[in-house]
Amino acid sequence: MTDIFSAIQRSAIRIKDAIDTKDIGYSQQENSSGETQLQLDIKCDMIIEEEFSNVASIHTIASEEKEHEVMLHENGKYFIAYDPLDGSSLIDVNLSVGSIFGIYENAFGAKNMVASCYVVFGPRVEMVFAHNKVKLHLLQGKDFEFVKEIRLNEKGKLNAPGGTQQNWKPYHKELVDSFFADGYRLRYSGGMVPDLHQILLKGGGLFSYPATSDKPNGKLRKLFEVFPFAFIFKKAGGEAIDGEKDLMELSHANIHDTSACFFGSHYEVQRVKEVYANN
Ligand code: AFP
Repeated sequence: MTDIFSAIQRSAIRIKDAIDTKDIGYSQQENSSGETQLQLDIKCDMIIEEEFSNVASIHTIASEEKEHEVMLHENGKYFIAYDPLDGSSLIDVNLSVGSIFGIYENAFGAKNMVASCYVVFGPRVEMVFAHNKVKLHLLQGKDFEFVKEIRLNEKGKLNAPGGTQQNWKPYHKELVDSFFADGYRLRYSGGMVPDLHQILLKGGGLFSYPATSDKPNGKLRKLFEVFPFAFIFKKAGGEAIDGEKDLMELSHANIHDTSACFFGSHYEVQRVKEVYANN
């Protein structure tokens, strides 16, 4: 696992350099979710594939930017699904973006996840790696220095509601409004990585991306976004559900499958469960 962690660190340093210096124009290509890829999306995907190609323990990779899995080393045991530059549509307005990595043993699937990691590219570059514990690292010079372990409180103060409100179910809107009525503050940038990072570091709250009338299975991808963050939230003492079920109990049929998702501290997720169980 140390070799994978090091490869992610090297990728993060190269991606930071690409964000700082490369053209951010659109390419002529679309990814599997039908989104036009930025040249930067393609560059970051290439950087990660190059770095992972040098790690013999990695069997197969799947990227949000690639239609199919790519086998790297026949004798490796790890399967890594990654989103090279999540939230890349925020690059042109200079908001924070991130890379997300789900590390699976023997095959892709929530039940096989053994570690997960994300990198936030904001005013500073930070990396959160979850294995047994959830650990925050800060890029200083060319090295990532350990900062602290991340633990969620029982209850937080932040509310990050995703999706287009006009497409929410009425009971979902009532749920979101009820948190605001209780004094929760809105914190939503449209980048999953910084939005969840904020909830993790400020002690708790709720991030939701529900099933909507236009996206009945949610927007966020199970292997590249949902499972990695579900693993992190659970290891940090929080919870992660699709409305009813634990996200880590979901299966997937295709590597690009999506799911509704709710990540948060215990108190907020219990409230989601109560509302969704009655609707
Ligand atoms: P992009 O990568 O297209 O910017 O999408 C970002 C994202 O996948 C995730 O990072 C956000 O949480 C989510 O989409 C935001 O979606 P909405 O704009 O529909 O709330």
